[in-house]
Amino acid sequence: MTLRNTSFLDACRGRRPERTPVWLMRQAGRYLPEYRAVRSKVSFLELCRTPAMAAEVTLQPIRRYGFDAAILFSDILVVFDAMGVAVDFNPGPVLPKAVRTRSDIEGLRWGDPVEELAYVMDAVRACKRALDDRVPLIGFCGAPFTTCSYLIEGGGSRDFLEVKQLMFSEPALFRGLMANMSELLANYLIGQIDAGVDAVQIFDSWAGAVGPRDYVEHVLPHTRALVERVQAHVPEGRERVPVILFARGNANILKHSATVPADVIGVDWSIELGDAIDVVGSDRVVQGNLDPGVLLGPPALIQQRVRETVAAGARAKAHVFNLGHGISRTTDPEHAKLMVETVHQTRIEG
Ligand code: 1CP
Repeated sequence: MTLRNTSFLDACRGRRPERTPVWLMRQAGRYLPEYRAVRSKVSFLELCRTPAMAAEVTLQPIRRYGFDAAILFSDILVVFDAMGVAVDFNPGPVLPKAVRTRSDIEGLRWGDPVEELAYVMDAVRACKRALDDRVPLIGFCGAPFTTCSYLIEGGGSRDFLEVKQLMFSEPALFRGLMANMSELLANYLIGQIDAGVDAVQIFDSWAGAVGPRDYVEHVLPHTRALVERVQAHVPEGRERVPVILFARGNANILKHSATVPADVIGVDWSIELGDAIDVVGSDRVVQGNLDPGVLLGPPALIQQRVRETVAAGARAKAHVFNLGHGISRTTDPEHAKLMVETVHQTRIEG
């Protein structure tokens, strides 16, 4: 099988394609009327657990916009199915029982994600069939810290006080939990790779909840272990797949997260892309980083900001255009279309 559009994978591997590739975090989702039509009939979890439906919504934004990569429709928290931890979505995640005490943590089950998340592996195969080699498929998971933070807080959080309570008062217990999570997530990504994904992204959406010093001490070692284990895996008969690391929420942690040898460094919108390239080095591949809020503005502003971002990316080894976080639910689908067209039309000088 040969992909017809390799611009995204070329960029991930450090080869600058003729046209800047573009995909969006949350590109399948509630801003699309065709997604809302599917969701009006099934719950979010049913959608994630039904491979044919997950494949259908994965393809919706590919058909509509011609993105250069598809991302598997799922959620970072379905991995709890391999641990016997319940989670509901309404629409944000809520755990009926948070995991906080020593006995909660010692009682966790660390199942085999390939077996227990067979529906995700089936969804990967269904997506690959439906894509028919048009564009590559991105698999994903949450980073150990972001995943553990939902486990400990029992859902989203503003201040992460439960996480910090555990991290600072029981550091060895926290470290053990993070290490087990890192290993489970590595096996989960390796399963997705063997099922057929062409690249993987690790979402550390809440990395900015801790300061740089604690990020280095308590968070980064487990992210690094995850990235390195996944990079050590070479699928049979294929090249090693690129790993994208997206750590969000605090531009001051970028210099630390970039010490992880991920193939691509995701940049959030809290920093100018040019400044981010100064931090990570122009020998790295970057992904990002338009503020999703810009898509709520008028067309002329969107075009201007997209062109600025593509121009800033020219100094990196290669650049994958994306937003600096997920696309907002209230985005006009026509504005996303204008963004994709403008990325593809903007040529880099020289
Ligand atoms: O009602 C609905 O349809 C549910 C809304 C929704 C959707 C569309 C949720 C609940 N998850 C998703 C899909 C999803 N989540 C994808 C699909 C692929 C794509 O990008 O198109 C991906 C990659 C995620 C990843 C995810 N889930 C992250 C990391 C990315 C990020 O936005 O930072 C996080 C933090 C989650 C948790 C989650 N799941 C759902 C929501 C609303 C949230 C965020 C809640 C919170 O802020 O705590």
